[in-house]
Amino acid sequence: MQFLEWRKFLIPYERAVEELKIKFRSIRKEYTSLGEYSPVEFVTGRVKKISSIIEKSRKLGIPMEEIETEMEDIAGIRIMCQFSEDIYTVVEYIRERDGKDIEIFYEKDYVNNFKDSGYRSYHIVIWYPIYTTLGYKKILAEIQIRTLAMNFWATIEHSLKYKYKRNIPEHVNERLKKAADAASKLDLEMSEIRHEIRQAQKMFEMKSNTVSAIIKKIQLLYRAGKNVEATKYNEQFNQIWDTGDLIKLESFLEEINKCSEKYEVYE
Ligand code: 0O2
Ligand code: 0O2
Repeated sequence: MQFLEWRKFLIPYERAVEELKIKFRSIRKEYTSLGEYSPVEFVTGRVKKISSIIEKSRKLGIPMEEIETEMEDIAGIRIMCQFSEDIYTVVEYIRERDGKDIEIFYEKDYVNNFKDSGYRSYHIVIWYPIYTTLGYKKILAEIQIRTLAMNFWATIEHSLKYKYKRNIPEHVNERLKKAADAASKLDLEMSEIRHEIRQAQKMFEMKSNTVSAIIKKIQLLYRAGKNVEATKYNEQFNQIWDTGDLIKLESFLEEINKCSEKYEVYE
């Protein structure tokens, strides 16, 4: 192919990478705008360099006229997540779009079945329809979903492969495998912490909702002229608040609710 033909050939891939990057980045935007935790940390994407396409097609024996259907990563999107669990949330999200704006070709779970090299990532190869000034086309694109730790390892290993022209010495390979184990342990440790943080956040939210409800009810009692009851509940609340016990706070709220019903004190 001449350079101009390559340029023409790559246009749909460039457009697809641009569109897919926007689509996956918008997941993060939506979650964060709602003040929620996003399973997507950041998204990158690239179109394979012409020299890399030629090198790969030679290595795999793919004739030039077949690269469109045989080379799956000319368009590549990479989605980075904080925790391993997030990977499967993103996978589910992509599956939900299957048959809509994308078509899943196949999936490869290198997270649970890591490669001999130590490589871990979840791969989804898709067919993506694209409209350009040159017309309509369906192209193949590869989506790699991984944690920050998996990405750190893969990036270093990839650059070492270049340094050693793909023949990494055995002692470096051994070190890389150990590093892959360490990255995997790091992900596990982080997942443990994640559960604790989430539980603590939930407890905090429940406590703060209960406390808000109690304060509101006491104010309503004051406003309704039930000063004796309101003062009594206020003093009791200060004592329970000091214990920080959620169960005690909840049963205290129930008691105030009953009193409010008795005196028909509503908002
Ligand atoms: P950005 O724009 O933020 O993503 P190669 O085959 O390795 O010689 P390749 O893959 O075209 O050539 O280029 P290279 O230099 O390895 O990578 C260019 C950018 O694309 C890098 O990110 C890579 O992290 C990313 N990348 C490389 N390979 C893939 C892939 O297979 N899939 C996906 N989704 N992304 C890939 P940058 O430099 O941060 O740029
Ligand atoms: P590059 O240079 O990053 O573009 P197989 O023949 O089964 O080994 P296949 O069919 O090429 O592999 O697909 P696979 O295994 O799903 O790999 C596709 C892409 O995943 C690779 O693209 C890499 O980007 C990434 N990948 C796979 N294995 C490794 C690994 O051991 N280390 C790192 N760093 N990345 C890996 P390319 O075009 O093969 O490589």
